[in-house]
Amino acid sequence: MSKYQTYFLMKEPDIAGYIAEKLDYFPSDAKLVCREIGDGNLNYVFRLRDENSGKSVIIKQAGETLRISDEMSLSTDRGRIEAEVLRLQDKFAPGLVPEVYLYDGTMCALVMEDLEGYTMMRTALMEHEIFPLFADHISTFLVNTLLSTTDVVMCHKEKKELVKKFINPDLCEITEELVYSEPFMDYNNRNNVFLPIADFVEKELYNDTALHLEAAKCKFAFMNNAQSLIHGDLHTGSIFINKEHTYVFDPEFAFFAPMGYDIGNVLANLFFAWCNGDAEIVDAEKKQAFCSWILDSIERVVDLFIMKFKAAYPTMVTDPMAKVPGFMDWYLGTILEDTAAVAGLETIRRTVGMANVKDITSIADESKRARAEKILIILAKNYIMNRQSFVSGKDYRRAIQKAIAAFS
Ligand code: SR1
Ligand code: MG
Repeated sequence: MSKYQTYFLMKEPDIAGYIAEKLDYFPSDAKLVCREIGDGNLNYVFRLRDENSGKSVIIKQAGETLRISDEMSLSTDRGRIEAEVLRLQDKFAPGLVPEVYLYDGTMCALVMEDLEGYTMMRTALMEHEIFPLFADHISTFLVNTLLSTTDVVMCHKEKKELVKKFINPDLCEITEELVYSEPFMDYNNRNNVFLPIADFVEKELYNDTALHLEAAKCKFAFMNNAQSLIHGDLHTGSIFINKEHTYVFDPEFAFFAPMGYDIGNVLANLFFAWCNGDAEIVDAEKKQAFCSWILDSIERVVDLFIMKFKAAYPTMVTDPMAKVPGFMDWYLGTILEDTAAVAGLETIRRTVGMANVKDITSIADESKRARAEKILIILAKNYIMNRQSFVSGKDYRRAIQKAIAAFS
């Protein structure tokens, strides 16, 4: 009996035999080398490469406990969700997600295309690289994957089948706690607050009850509005990029929720890169080029999303009531409101919550990091509290400039 017929957590030496058994991919004389390359919080990721031909695949296996903590267990069904969502997203946004070769429900392992020649976007942004086509690519991904899976476009029964298929309770619980709750009250003592701004966090986040109320409203909208099949964790660590192309991967948090969750995540994570560039780039010209490209990209993601959404809506919409004059603008308005709220929630949780981002934690100078974190918190509060007024890219640019000016 094959050793791969009962689940176990694979190590590097297990991978070549596993792929030989499961996939007809490498030639028989392949000189296979395997490396564990994962750096995420949850899973184990291996690259298996034939040194003769240069061909390679990625194997991602879900463990029963988190990679970052043995004490936190998590359903391995997230691997199935990820594989099925990648296949669906490839249908709606072809060429913007990696190809899935195999999903094995026994080993909870996903085998997929290796995006060699691409860099994880967060890593590239921390090296202050510029990607002029990113806003165009990601706005296409957002409109095509999100609008296609709404009730305004998809057959309602088909959509309900998908809602069933992508119920994702364990990963939703992580988001409900880490994004929508703990950053405001730290009731599980898991927040990571940068000590020099502890008083600021106390005042601006823990003691601001008006903010708590708005965050609570957003939390239950996230949990109760099954609007579209969202990626669910669309930060810059879920994107592989080069100058020509963008790939979105890692949709294990996917489920049906407000589409603004994905858009807001992209916007928030772009601004973390601005903070890093502002604090770390020494050369003034380079700093100006990188930071202004980030601001332009934030503005363009919003405006291109709106433009592409409005262009696609009349051609894609099927529900007769969704064609009623005025409905599209109202619906888009709710999406933009959710987007601003989530941009704020993601910003706050990555600054003071359990799962921080390297863009900020790697800022070496203590006072520069403190300044960045204060800008982030004030900006995020504006996004959440005034979410109805973020209706164009310019609104984001203005809010960012105001938050920066407050700490100059
Ligand atoms: C315990 S998991 C922490 C975070 O990592 C994932 O990438 C998600 O963003 C999650 O919130
Ligand atoms: Mg991830």
